[in-house]
Amino acid sequence: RKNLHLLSSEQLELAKMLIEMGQSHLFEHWPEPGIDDEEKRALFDQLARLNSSYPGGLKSYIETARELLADSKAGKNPFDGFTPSVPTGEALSFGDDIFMNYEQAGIREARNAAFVLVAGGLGERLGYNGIKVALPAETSIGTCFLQHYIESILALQDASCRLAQGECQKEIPFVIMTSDDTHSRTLELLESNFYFGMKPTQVELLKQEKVACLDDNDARLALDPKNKYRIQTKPHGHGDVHSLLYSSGLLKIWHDAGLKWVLFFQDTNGLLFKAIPASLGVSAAKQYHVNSLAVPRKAKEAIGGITKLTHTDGRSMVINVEYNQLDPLLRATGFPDGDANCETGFSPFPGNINQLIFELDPYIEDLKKTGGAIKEFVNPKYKDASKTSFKSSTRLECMMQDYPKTLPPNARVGFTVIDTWLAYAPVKNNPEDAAKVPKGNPYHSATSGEMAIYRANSLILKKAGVQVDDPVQQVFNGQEVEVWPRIAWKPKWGLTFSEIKNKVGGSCSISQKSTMVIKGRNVSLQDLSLDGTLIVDSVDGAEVKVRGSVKNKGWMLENVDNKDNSVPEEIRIRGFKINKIEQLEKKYSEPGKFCLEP
Ligand code: UGB
Repeated sequence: RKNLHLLSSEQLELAKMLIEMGQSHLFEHWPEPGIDDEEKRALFDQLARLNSSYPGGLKSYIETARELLADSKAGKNPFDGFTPSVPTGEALSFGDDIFMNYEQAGIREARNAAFVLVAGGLGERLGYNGIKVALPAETSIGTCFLQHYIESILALQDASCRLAQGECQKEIPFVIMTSDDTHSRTLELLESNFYFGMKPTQVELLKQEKVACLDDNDARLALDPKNKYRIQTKPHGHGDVHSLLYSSGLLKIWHDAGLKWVLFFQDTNGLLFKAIPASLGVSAAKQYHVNSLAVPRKAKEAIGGITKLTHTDGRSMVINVEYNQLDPLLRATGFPDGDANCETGFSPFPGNINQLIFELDPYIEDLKKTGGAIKEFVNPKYKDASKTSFKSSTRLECMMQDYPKTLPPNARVGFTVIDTWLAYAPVKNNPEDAAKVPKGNPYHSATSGEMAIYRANSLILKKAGVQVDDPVQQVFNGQEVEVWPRIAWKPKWGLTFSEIKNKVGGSCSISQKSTMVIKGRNVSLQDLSLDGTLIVDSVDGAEVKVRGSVKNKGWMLENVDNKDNSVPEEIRIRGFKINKIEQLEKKYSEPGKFCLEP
């Protein structure tokens, strides 16, 4: 009470509310006025931020936490009354007519889309010291994930506007959700690289705030053990993206600009944009309010399962069930083997890759009701079976894919299953953990993420008629992977299968030891026989035809030790580096027609 004069009237209101909500422990230890006054004010500044950044404020946070903690203590099943079953969705087959039609439709729609990258996570499982979007997606071209995403969006924008035959001036908006852990480094990466060619006004960073940690089942806010004038905080999860988009006013701006779609994606999937055109086409054709991209899932793989949940009262929904909840849910509802593969060798539940496509108008209508608040969960680690105290403080969390849980039953919620090789190769696991992944399950490491890009590009060119040699098996960082020819291209070279097919002619072949890097838009391959390394770069106005035989010593992959600190971390975590022995490299800086025939 003696400290009251230190607080503003707003802070006094907040203090009163907190005391009423059983949080007096936050101030009980305060010494006499005159001691630590600045720190006391700093605590209230932080409390005010925590209060204003959570929908409904700290009161609502504490109330929800108490409810969820009581449910958790009582062992309440979050799926009470629901029975899971395998849902039906659209399954695409790369390169067939249906796929190509969807791709065309998707390209047409792209100019009416906005993209949202959730990149607030530090990636504790990966253990990388930088931000994950700064990691190279692959090391032959060497572009980082963020650059790859921006170039993919720009390529989509360009392709979409070309289809509109010059009547289109639209710039696709790109939002990045950051957090205190990633914000300044993301901004610095963008600024020091001139936004990788995107207009700075096209990019918007929205920073999510962390939420208060909780010490016990009464949801007493946790003081930082190292600073008794600070509340301990932790990330709230990627679900924050919805309330941030709503409160930023961006959704209304997009609506007024005539946009129709919002696409959400995660930080380290180098394949994703190969699947975007077709899946956006599916959303448009099926008029889905929500479309989740999915891939065949291996049982126990750390990706959620898309599941149909039917309640005893008749309600049903198609929703992601997170990987740690799927097994207990199945066991409790008549599937004694739990999360197991079926006769196909995969789980019957498609795997959620958390690439979500929303139709903008219904999304806005729903958020007007909810403010973007997403159903939360809590996952306390209890000290013992009495469940009365925690090993360490906990907090509420939310996931962006839980958005459909608040939708009315008539909402059109669907999903699109795409081949894993084409759509999904995230970089999430550190080398040690990846090496322990059960055989046959994906590693989700920097090594497998890079190899997956080469494999996808090889398979796409094969399908387009190129004779691409089979891969060899190699072990890097304890992980056995298929090593295909290192084929990499900039997104503007080919976003859709029909575009790529049109750039490949005659009888082309690429040997396994080869590397091919295409950086220009108008580069075509005609009767090319590649056995070595070929790099072609060109300005947009240059039309380059590559033909004939290219043979040189090429680039070799050399093992590096993950523990060798003399090697940069982003290379070490792959377990290999590229030894560039010999290559044919050509750059065309002027417009015109050219033939590269060695
Ligand atoms: N992220 C944020 O932006 N803020 C946060 O507070 C936390 C994360 P993880 P996880 O498709 O691969 C998700 O940690 O736990 C960003 C789905 O829930 O990689 O592996 C972060 O930067 C799961 O259903 O997610 O699980 C990153 O971009 C499954 O689909 C993204 O959120 C799985 O991803 C995901 O963070 C998958």
